[in-house]
Amino acid sequence: MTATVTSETAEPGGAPQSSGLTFPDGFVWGAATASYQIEGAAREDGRGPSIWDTFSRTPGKVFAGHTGDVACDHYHRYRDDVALMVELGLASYRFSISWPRVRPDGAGPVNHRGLDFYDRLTDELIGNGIDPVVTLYHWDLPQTLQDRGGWTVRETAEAFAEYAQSVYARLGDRVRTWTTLNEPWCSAYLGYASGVHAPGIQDPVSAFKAVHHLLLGHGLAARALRDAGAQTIGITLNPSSVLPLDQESAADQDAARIIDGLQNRIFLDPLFHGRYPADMLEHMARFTDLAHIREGDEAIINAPIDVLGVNFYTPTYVSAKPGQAAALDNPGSEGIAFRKPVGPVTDIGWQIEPAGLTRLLERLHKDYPGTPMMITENGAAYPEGPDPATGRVPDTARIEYLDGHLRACHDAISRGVDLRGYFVWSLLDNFEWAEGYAKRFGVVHVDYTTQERVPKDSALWYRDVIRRNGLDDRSPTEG
Ligand code: IFM
Repeated sequence: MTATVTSETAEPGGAPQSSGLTFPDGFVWGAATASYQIEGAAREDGRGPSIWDTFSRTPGKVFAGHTGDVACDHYHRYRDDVALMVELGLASYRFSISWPRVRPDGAGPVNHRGLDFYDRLTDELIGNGIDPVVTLYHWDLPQTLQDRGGWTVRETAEAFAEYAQSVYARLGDRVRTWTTLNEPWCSAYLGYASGVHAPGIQDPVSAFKAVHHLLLGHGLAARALRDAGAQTIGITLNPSSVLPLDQESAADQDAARIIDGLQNRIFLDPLFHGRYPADMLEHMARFTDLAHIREGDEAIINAPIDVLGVNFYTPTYVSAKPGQAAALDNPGSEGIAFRKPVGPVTDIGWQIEPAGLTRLLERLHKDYPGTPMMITENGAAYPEGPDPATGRVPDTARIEYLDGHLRACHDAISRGVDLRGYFVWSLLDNFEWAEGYAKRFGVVHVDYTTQERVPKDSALWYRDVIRRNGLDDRSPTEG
C-alpha cells in the first residue's frame, strides 16, 4: 500500500467536518482487549486454570488481591460489547483466545465448549461488519504447562503450535488476521526475570530461555498457520523507543545499545533477519550456555510474516551510571540507569511523549523494512468515572493522549512508514495485571459492581475520528 495522507478534508454525508489530518484510505480503526483481562467465567465450560489464575490468587502479587474470575464478564456480555463496538464504528476488533479454555491441560485434548465461545464471538463480529483480529497468546498460559517448565522448556513452544492449529481449524474459515504472541518481552522478562507478572519467577536464565521458546513457539505456529491456509499472520511486540540521555556521550550510547538489544533487537533480529544479534548472544552467554538455542531454530523463528503489530505507550531514556544495580526486568543491565519520567505522566506513571512513537516507527521501517505495521495497542490509564450530574465520563487527558499519538502515527506515515491501522487500548476498563482493577485504560467505563458500561468522552471522540478517518484541526479538548 502506498500511504496517501492529506492534511485537508471536507466530508459529505453528515460526517463531522474537518480540516485536520486524514489517514490513508483503508486505514483500519479498531480497539483491543485480551482474554484474561475481560472475559471472567474463569471456571466455566471446561476452562482450565492459567498462570494468571494462580498468580492473582497468590497473596501480595496483584493489587488488593484482585483476580480475573469475573473481570468485565465479557464471556456472557459479548453481544452487548459488540453492540458498543458498532456504536463506535470500529472496523476491527483485536481480542485474544484463552489457551486454557481451548486446551485446558495445555497440550491435551481440545475443549470444544471453549472454542464455541470464540465461534459465537466471531460470528457476532462478522454479522456486525467488524473484522476479527485474533491473538493466540496474551499471557494466560495453561497452569499445567507452567508446572512442566512453562516457557523455559521447548515443549511449550511445540504445544503452542498445536494449540494454534486447533484454533485455526475452528475459526480459520472466518478470521483473516492471526497474531501469534502479544508482547513476548513482558511474558519473558516480567514473568521470569522481575517476577511482577505470572508465573512470578526471578531468574535471568529462565527469562532468556523464555525469550527463545516464545520466539520458537511463534515460528512454529506461524508455519502451521501458513500451511493451514491463514491469510495474514503477524506477531505483536512492544518495542521500545530507547534513547541515550546524553546523545553525545559514548557511555550513554552504549547503555542504549544494550537496552535496545534486550528490549528490541533480541526479538526483531531473529524474526526478520533469522539470527540473534551478536552482542545479545554475548550478553546472554554471561548467564547461560545457550544450549537451548538449537541449530535451525533461528530459521524457524524467521518464518515470513505479513504484519508487525506494535504496542506503544511510553519512551525509554537510559544513561551509563557506574555502580547502578541491574534492573530486574533487564537482566545484565548493571551500570545502566533508567531515567525517571519527566513532564506529564498518565495515571500509571508512564511518561507521555508521542514523538517517541514516530521515532520508533521510523526506526522499525528503516531497520526491518518491507513488512507493514499496525499499532495493535496504544492508550492511557486515567481514573475518571461517570460524573453523577451528567452521567458523562470527561476523560479529557485520555483524548489528548490519543490525539497526540495519532498525530505521531500520521507523521510517521507522511515520512513513508507503511502503517496500516490503529487499535486503541482498550475497548473496556479491565484487569490491568499486577495493578488489578485500579488502573483504567478503557475508552468505555466499566462499573465492576453492576457491569454497566458507559462510553467515556474519549470513546465518542474516537468514534468521530473513525467517521472522518482522521483528526480535526482543533485541539481535541475544545468544544
Ligand atoms: O493491559 C496491557 C496489555 O495487556 C498489554 N499491553 C500493555 C497494556 C497496558 O499495560
